[in-house]
This record gives sequence, C-alpha cells and structure tokens, in this order.
Amino acid sequence: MRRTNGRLKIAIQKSGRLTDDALGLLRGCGLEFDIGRNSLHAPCGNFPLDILALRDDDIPEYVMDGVAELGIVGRNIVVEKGATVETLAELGFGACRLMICVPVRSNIRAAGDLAGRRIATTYPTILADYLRREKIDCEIVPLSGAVELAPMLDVADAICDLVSTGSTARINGLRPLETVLDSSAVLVAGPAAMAEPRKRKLIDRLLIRIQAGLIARGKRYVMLNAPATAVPQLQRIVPGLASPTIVPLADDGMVALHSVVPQDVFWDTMEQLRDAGARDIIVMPIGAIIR
Ligand code: PRT
Ligand code: ZN
Repeated sequence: MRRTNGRLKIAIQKSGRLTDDALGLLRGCGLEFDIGRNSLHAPCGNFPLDILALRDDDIPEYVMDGVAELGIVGRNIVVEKGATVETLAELGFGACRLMICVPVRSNIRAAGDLAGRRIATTYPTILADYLRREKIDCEIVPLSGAVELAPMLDVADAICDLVSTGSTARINGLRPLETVLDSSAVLVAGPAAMAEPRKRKLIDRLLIRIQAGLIARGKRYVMLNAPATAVPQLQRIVPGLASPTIVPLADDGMVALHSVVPQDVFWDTMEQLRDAGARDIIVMPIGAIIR
C-alpha cells in the first residue's frame, strides 16, 4: 500500500501540446498553484491536490500504479499503453485522429490495398488491433519518431500517425487513407484511488468543478429587453431560450429575458432577435455551471 498524506496527485504533461490547456482547466476550477517551466511538482494552496509534471507517455502507467490518482493525457496514449484506468471526463482539447496516410502518388486507395505492405508507426498496439479487426495482413514497422519520413526513406509504404490540421502530412507528400482512432485529452483515474472512499470523495469534488467548467464552455449568459408579446417569437428563434427567466420592466408591456445560450447559436441569430424586437442585448461569459 502506498503512503498517503490525504492529498490527491494529478499528473499532467510537463511540456507539450496538452500542458497549457491542462493548466488552464485546473486554474478554471479555482485551483491556486505556482508552477514554473521546469518544476515537476506544484502543490495547490486551496485544494488538497498536488500537480505532477511528467512526459505524457508515462502518465497512464503512473495513474494505473497509483503514483498519481489522476491524470490528464491523450486518449491515444491511454489506449496504446493498454492502461487499466477509468476515464472520468473528455476535456474538449487536444483533439486529433490517429490516421493511416500514404504517399500522394501511392496506388493504395483503400484500407484493403494495405495487405502485404509495411506501415510505420509509434502506435504499434493500436494499429495491430485495427488491422486485426479489419482482417488486413501487413507488416508494422515500429518507430520512435519522425514517422512522416518513413515512406520517403523506403522504410514503409504507409504511416499511422496523429493528424490534427493535416498540414504535416501534406508537407511530407502524404494523403490520409483511414482513421484508426479519434482522440482528445481525457481525465483518467486509477482503480485503487476510485476504490478508496476518502480519495474518491476528493476526486468527486474535483470532478464537479471540472464538469462545471466543461458545461459552461461555449455558452453565454444572454440578457435582453423585449415587448412581452415578442417572447414566443424570440423562443422560436433561439431554442435555448425555451425556459428563460422573464422579469417585467417598469416600461409598460416590456420584459427582461435572461437565459443561457450556446455561443455560436447566439451570434447566428442575433439579427433575427433584433428584428423580433429584442433590444439592449447583453452577452456575458460563464465561468461554471454546476448541475
Ligand atoms: O514530451 P512528451 O512525450 O510529453 O510529448 P510528445 O512530444 O510525445 O507529445 P505532444 O506534446 O506532441 O502531444 C501530446 C498529445 O497531444 C498527443 O498525445 C495527442 O493526444 C495530442 N495531439 C493533438 C497531438 C496532435 N494533436 C498532433 N497534431 N499530438 C501530436 N501531433 C503531431 C503529430 O504526431 C504530427 O507530427 O503533430 C503532427 C501533425 O499535426 P498536423 O496539425 O500537421 O496534422
Ligand atoms: Zn510523448
């Protein structure tokens, strides 16, 4: 049994694509901590949580083994490592796809054409599972980096690597063929921590904060004034206004209407709201929605 001081540890990526978003997520939960570029450990001052900064590849195993109770890491790494951890939340950043790409001029047009070919990847486990599922028999060339160069160096006929914008593949003369896995950053917990009531309670407290931030993301608090007679039409324009707070104004026949609305829906419908009689429209960001 590991020694415990009653605090949780959360492992995040030390320095990489997920670092800023992971720190932003924790700060958005009201956690106060001081973490420098080179620090590996930062205690939170106002919550019993310590932040560990690690290489992303090590996070699933550390969480599985209970070195840290929680981790923020790409789903791609969790699946590749085969870690027995529980996914508590999808965090809405670090989105990418693990894709098989082939040289632009390749005669490989569909997944079936990969039979008998070589695919270079840093994700041999996920790729092997995919090929088994799809009943495609080909050789996996495991590499530790610079996978995009493999076809040019004639080390492989195709690659299987992460793609987000697709520009790296394009620059290296590759075109996407098949998606093997959709990924984004996830919050994971270790089985031992989830089974221990005191830790579980702390995890649940933190999770409520994280989910409150996730629910609020992309939503805005909208306040507007309108003639009471216009309310049904306003509700038709913005379905999110289905159960708004409506307060009568001193001006006869006018009401103030308050509601939470998805940001994109609001901007798409703003002109229609004005045409329907809405005035003095105020849009405010929301920090958290606690359900
Ligand atoms: O040092 P450490 O081991 O911690 O970091 P790392 O270098 O292994 O990981 P890092 O920081 O590159 O990525 C961390 C995580 O971000 C990944 O595990 C994914 O979950 C997620 N992520 C999201 C990505 C990408 N998008 C991504 N585009 N990880 C890597 N890439 C690479 C990809 O490998 C390719 O080289 O970016 C290139 C393609 O990008 P596009 O935009 O040109 O398609
Ligand atoms: Zn890594």
